[in-house]
Parts: sequence; C-alpha cells; structure tokens
Amino acid sequence: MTSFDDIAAQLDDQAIELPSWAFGNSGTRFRVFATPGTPRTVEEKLADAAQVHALTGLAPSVALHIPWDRVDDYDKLGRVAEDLGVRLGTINSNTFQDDDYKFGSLTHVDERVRAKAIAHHLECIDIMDVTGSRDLKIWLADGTNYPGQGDLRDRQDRLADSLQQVYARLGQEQRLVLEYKFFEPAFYATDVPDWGTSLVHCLALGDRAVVCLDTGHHAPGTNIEFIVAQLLRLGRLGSFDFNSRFYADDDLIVGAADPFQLFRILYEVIRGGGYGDASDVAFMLDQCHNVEDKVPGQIRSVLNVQEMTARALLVDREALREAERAGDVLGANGVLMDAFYTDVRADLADWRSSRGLPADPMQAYAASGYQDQIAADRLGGTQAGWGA
Ligand code: PSV
Ligand code: MN
Repeated sequence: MTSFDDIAAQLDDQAIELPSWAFGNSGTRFRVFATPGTPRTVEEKLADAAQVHALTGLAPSVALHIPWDRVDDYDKLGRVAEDLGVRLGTINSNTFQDDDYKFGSLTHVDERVRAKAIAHHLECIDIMDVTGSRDLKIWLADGTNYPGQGDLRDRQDRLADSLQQVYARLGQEQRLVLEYKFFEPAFYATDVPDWGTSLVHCLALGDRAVVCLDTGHHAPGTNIEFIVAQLLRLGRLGSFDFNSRFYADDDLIVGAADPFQLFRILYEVIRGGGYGDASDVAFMLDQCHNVEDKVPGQIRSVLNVQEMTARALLVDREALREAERAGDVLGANGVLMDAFYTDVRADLADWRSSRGLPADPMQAYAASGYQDQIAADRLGGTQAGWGA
C-alpha cells in the first residue's frame, strides 16, 4: 500500500495555471451576470488570481487572453504580476469575436482575413517574447454550419499553411499548443474537432507543436484518459484546459461533475510521465464562474485537482501491474478503486499547514474579507467580461 507520506513531497511539484477570464463576468447566451467586485482591469484579475495562489500554493501563473487582456506595456504587467506573487503564463489567441471572422480565421477563404488572423497570432508571439511565456495556445471557432458551406479539405489545407506561418515565428523555447473542440460555435463541421486532427497538424509543424486537451471538448462518454495516454505516449500532450461538463462545453468547476473521471485522467498523466518536474505538460483551468463567486470558485477548482492528484499518486502501481499481468480483473480494478476512495482531505490539510498555508483555503478566503473589500473598492469603470 502506498501511504500519503510516500507521496506528500510529489505534491510540491503541482502548479495549475489560472485563466484571467475566470475572474471576469460570464454567463450563457441568455444572460451574463454582473457580480460586485468583478475586476475592471487585467491588473485586478491578477490580484484575484494572486489570492488563489496565496491561499493554496497551487497556482503560480496566470494565462492571458488577447485581446481581452491587451495592455500597452507587457513588461510592466509582468512586474505587476511578480509583485503580487504570480507570473504571466500562456498567451491565448482570440479570433472568434471579430466580424471579419464570421466564416473563419486561420482557415478563411479570403486571403485578407486569413492574413489578419495570422498577424494576430504573430502579435501574440511578440507579447510572449516580452512576458517570457512559453506557450501560444490556439483555439479556433472556425467551422461551418451547413454541408456545402465550405470545402472541408481546402479549409484543412489553409489551416496547415496558416499554422506553418505562425510556427515559423516561434522562438526556440516557445511552443504552439493547438486545442480541439468537437462543436460550437460551428455545428456541422469544426476545423479542429478532435485530438487526431490537432495531432496531425502538430506532427506536420514540428516538435514544438503540441495538443491542448480541454476536458469539456468531447462527446459524452468519450474515454478522455485514453487520449491522455496516447498523446503522452507520442510526446504530444502539451496542456490541459481543465473544467467539467454535464452536457456540452459547460466550463464548470473541474472535478465537480465527475471526480472519478478527473482521477482516471490524472492517473494516466502520472502513469505516462506527464506529472512532476521533468514533464512539460501544462495544467491549466479554463472555466467560467457564472453563478458562484469567482475567486472561491478558482480556489475550489485547484483544490479539486490537487485532491484527485493525491489520490492518483496513491495508486499502488506495483500491485496494479501484478494484478494486470495475472489477469486478475477484479483485483486490478480494486487496486485503482482503493486509491480513488481514499479520503485525503485531512492529510492535505496537514500538508498545507506544514507548508505555511491555511489548512482550509476556502474557509480562510471566506474569513479574509477580500470579497467584501473588492466589492467595496471596485466601483465605477467597466467590469471585465467574456467578450469584453
Ligand atoms: C473554447 O471553448 C475554449 O475552450 C478555448 O480555450 C477558448 O480560448 C476558451 O474556451 C475561452 O473561454
Ligand atoms: Mn479551452
């Protein structure tokens, strides 16, 4: 049996990147709700993210979305982050909210629009050069709603060419991370709908092109841990966008809908060498907090990832291997389930205390008065929102 003491030190390696947009207002196509205290600026988003890190020790970096987080001086923004105790991380491009991109961006049939989308990605790399960010994450809304609307094959060819132009501009230490999503906003055919398509483009680009797996971007019933195992096996799992879903791309708190799935994913990450110092896999959240407070929503999220990581680390891999080899079906399943059912909450509270962190970060946040403070301080201005 593996004990918590055996794995406690490995939890020190955990770093989960927070999305700046999680701190802004969001909602559905029916309504975006405003919340008192919502950041008006990227600096205020960073301040909120810093709270999550200060209370959990798990979230040292913040992903930016361009143009949502566009500023004049990224060097200065990096120093603001540093002063708050965090750093700037992945740069996410955004070619889904400009009228020009109605029929696509990197796949667009009009060379002017395609060139504009490529130029946007080059701007993102310019930003990365200043912020020291390693990853350019690309998610495209490109696709079609009706059969015949666009030539599926030509769109792939244009996509390959556009990505090549972007990839060619990357520095030696930088990566292109290509995210897939099976539908929405395109409903008939999405241009990067699945991990296979993302992988095919990454393989054509080169070693520094890797796949982003957003846990909400699969059809119901998809075995996501299998995809994790395969991409790790091929050295092409670049990053996770963690969130959870009941129906579609719900962007709910990771681990809320299906903690067992999160456990299975993290087990494959660990099994495949995707966890720890030696791994390049980036763990990020991609969530929207529509009805719950945003800072505690993010705290809960990173704690959920930590809790399932601890349980996945507890899997007695030797016993599992032995049972697998012996054809002991129920024994092997039992080894995995033993780890999944282990309650690690008290051990994690001790782990935090021994590292100078609050034993209960949710309770510490509630008691800190931060939520009331930002609600009182952040008056006037325009609250940040998904799309603003
Ligand atoms: C698309 O649904 C997505 O998952 C991409 O990562 C975007 O950048 C992000 O959501 C925006 O929230
Ligand atoms: Mn995503």
